[in-house]
Amino acid sequence: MQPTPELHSVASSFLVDGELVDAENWFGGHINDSFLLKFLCPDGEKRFLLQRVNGHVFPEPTKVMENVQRITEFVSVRAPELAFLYLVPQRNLDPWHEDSSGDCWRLYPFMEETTALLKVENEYQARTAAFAFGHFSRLLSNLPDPPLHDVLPGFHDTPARICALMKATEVEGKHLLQEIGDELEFVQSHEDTAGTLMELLKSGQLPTRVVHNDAKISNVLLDPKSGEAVCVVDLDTVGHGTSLFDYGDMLRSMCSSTKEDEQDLGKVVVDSSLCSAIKKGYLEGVGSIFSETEKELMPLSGFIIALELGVRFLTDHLKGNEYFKVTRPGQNLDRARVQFELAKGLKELAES
Ligand code: GN1
Ligand code: MG
Repeated sequence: MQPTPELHSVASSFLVDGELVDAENWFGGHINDSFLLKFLCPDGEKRFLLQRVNGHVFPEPTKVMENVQRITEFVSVRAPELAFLYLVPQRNLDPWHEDSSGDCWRLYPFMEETTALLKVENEYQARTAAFAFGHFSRLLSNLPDPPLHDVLPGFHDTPARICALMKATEVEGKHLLQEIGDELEFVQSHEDTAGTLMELLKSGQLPTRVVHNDAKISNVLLDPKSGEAVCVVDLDTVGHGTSLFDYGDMLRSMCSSTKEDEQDLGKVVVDSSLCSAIKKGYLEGVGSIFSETEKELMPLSGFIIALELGVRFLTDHLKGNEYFKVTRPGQNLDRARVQFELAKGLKELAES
C-alpha cells in the first residue's frame, strides 16, 4: 500500500539510505502497531519492521525503549554472532523516534528468511524455541547494574490479576456473569495454587533473574528450511522475575497445536511429548544457572501462567477489549477459555 504521510514522516527520521516505497500493516502481536516497510536503496530493495509502542499498555514507552536499547547493546557485545533485532538509529543517532504526541517508534531491519509460528507443529520446533529462550536468559544473567526498568509492574503477579478479574466482574460485567460462571468458578477454586510463583519469588525461595516475560512461540523466529530457532524477538516485557514465568509461558503456548482463540475446546489437548521437548530445550539453553527449586516447579508453572493469561483475557473481555486487540466479538472470551482448558491439562500432567 502507499505509505501514509504519517508513516513517511516517521520513516524519514531513521537512518536509512533509501526511499520509502511501500508500507503494509504487520499483524505480529496483540499490543503494538507494526508495519512492514520497503525502501528502495542504492543496492536494491530493503525491508524493515517499524513499530509504534502501545502507549496505553506501556504508559512509559521511553522506559520500554531504554530497556530494549540496553539489551540489544549488551547482546551485540556479548554475543555478536547471535542473530538479533538491532535498532536502526535515527538520522540524529537517537535510538528511537518520539513523535509530537509522545508515542515511541522503533525500526528494525526485517529478518529475511525467517518465519514466526502462531502454533507449534512438532517437537523439534518446541525444543529449538525453548532452547532460544533459555539461551537468552543465560546470556542476560550477566547484565550489569542498574536493573532494567519495571515497565509493567505486577505483570506476572497472578493473585493481583485474579483480583483485577473479580473487580471487573463487580464493576463492569454484571450482565455477562452468567456467560462466564464456570470460568469464574474454575479461577476461584485454584486461587491458592495460582499464587505459588509470586509467593516463592517474594520470599526469595525462587531466584530473581532477567527474563523475557512473553516467552511464547510466536516470539521466536525460525529458519523455515532447517526449522531451527534463529532469534528471540519482542523485548518490551523483558525484566526481572522468575525464569518460571518464561517456562510457564512456553509450556502454555507450545504444549498444544491449538489456535489461541480456538472455539472448539475439544481440540485443546496438551501433548506431553511437546512438554518434554520444551523441558529438554529450555534446560539445554539455560544451562547450569537453573536451581533445584526452579526445576521442581517447572511443571506447575505452565498451569499458573495459562490460568493467569486466561484471567487476563477474561478481564479484558469484561472490560470491552481495551487491552488485547480483537478481530471479532467474543475473541478474548474464546482465548480465555482455551487458556483455562490448557491450564487443566497442564495441571493434570504436572500431577501425573
Ligand atoms: C501479548 O503482544 P504480544 O502478542 O507479544 C501479551 C502477553 C500475552 C500474549 C498472548 C505486553 O503479547 O503477555 O501472553 O499477548 N503482552 C503484553 O498471546 O501484555
Ligand atoms: Mg509482546
